[in-house]
Amino acid sequence: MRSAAWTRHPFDRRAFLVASTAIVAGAALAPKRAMAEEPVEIDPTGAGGGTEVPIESMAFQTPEVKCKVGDTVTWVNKDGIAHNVHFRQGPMKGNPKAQGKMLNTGDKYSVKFLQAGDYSYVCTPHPMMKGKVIVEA
Ligand SMILES: [Cu+2]
Repeated sequence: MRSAAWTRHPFDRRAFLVASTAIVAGAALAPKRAMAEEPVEIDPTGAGGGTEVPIESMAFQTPEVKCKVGDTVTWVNKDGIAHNVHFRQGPMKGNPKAQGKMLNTGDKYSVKFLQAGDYSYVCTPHPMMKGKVIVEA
């Protein structure tokens, strides 16, 4: 009487080897992925705190902010129309997350800066609205 478990055994063993090889390969890749860190961490709820930049009268009211790596800047739209924060120069240039969501009146948007650099930004629909965050190491 041959048990089904016994005949399946070689397959199970091979599947185990394939799975464990994949896990080892994944573990080897993980540190590389962690090192290629994004230049910023975005909190679309705006709950990040830090330095506040009010948006009012079609302008970023503190157009230049200086901070350190690890600091957060939070934009608050106090204007009657929607605006956003769109990084067009510096470490976020060309990043898929460079263009922030549109902020309605009262909305906030927080960005934690993880890499040093000059982050120049505009408001996408009003590119004459300009600002810059200078992040020092
Ligand atoms: Cu705008």
